[in-house]
Amino acid sequence: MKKALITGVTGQDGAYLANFLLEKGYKVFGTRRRSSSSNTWRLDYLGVLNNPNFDLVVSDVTDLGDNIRLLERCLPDEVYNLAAQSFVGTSFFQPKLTAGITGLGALTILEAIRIVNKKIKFYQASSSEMFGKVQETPQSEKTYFYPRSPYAVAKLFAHWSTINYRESFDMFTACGILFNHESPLRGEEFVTKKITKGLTNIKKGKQKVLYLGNLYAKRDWGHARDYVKAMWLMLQSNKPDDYVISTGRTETIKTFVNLSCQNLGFKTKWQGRGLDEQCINTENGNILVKIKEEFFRPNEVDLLIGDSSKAKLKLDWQITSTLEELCQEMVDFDFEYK
Ligand code: NAP
Ligand code: F7E
Repeated sequence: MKKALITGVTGQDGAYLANFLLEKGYKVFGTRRRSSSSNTWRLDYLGVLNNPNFDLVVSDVTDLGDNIRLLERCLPDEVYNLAAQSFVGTSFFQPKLTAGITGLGALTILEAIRIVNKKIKFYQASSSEMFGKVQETPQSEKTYFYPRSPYAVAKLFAHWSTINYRESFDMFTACGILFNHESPLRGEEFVTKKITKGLTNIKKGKQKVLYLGNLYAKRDWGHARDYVKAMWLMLQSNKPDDYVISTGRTETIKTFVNLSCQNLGFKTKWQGRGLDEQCINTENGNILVKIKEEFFRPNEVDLLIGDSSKAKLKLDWQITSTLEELCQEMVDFDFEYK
């Protein structure tokens, strides 16, 4: 039985990946950091928590000794490093914390693997945010990086550390440069979830207005379920390498609002410009969406669209969900479950 260790298992990708690996017959260890209250609702929802082949262990990616003991205890064949301070907006206000977890955290685990057993395969959750102010479109493995936030800078440090350990110590390390991926289990501060949850709340009469920032940033959104499969495929390959994972379609935040409104049966029109732009419910004249300055970032990533031809060719990876299907699934979940 193969054994995998997932850091950050309580997050969106951690939960989907744990579920995927358990279905593949793995023994899975997942880390959560110590906290005064439980944060395992995603694992619960997917039925991971009760699986006899799943073990939830307490660990923090920033502590080397803790990570060495963790590896010695679990003896994994594969480590998936998903733990991060992953919210770009927060990284502008907590840059040092972000660098410590998102950047140095990856280096800490790489170092622990080097000390305990160099044969352990390592996956690093790199990000399309590293392309930032994009130097070409679409973005591929060959595109130059231009990070635009402390989060992206930290991810770039982790990315190059992962490549450096591969080249210096002959370790099997792979980076997945994943573009935005969403799901019903997405964290509530990320824009897609904020939109589906906010509009669902308005539909249910639990919220009056949804406040957003920049409606015109464009993102390449896929489904997290498809993207965790790519992580696994990278570690099953004969040779360690880095891969862009994306859908190849980009849309604005405004388009995602429109899709969500359609799914909820709202009839809408947009009016105004800049901070005065609003989305109106034409059936009753109520304002559904307003703009608030606090949701703009000091530095924006305006356009992301990925070219994942390499992953399609070498890993035989492909998407199974369209943006319309993803949005519908998120709206349905928010309506029924949370
Ligand atoms: P997420 O939902 O924010 O999950 C992050 C996980 O990291 C959570 O389990 C969190 O624990 C954990 N964590 C934070 N600090 C930690 C620490 N010091 N020690 C141990 N664990 C810690 O993120 P996600 O969307 O699943 O993304 C997974 C990974 O992929 C992240 O590294 C993210 O940066 C990267 N990524 C995501 C996307 C995307 O679109 N989703 C795209 C590219 C790359 P708590 O639950 O306690 O907070
Ligand atoms: O923002 C704009 C915002 O926070 C998307 C993380 O998983 O993907 C994610 O990072 C866009 C930005 O994701 C609001 O300005 C407008 O342009 O959903 P987001 P992100 O920053 O793209 C990458 C690949 C990761 O690696 C990250 O870990 O939406 N936007 N209005 C807003 N964003 C938020 N959060 N809230 C708003 O009100």
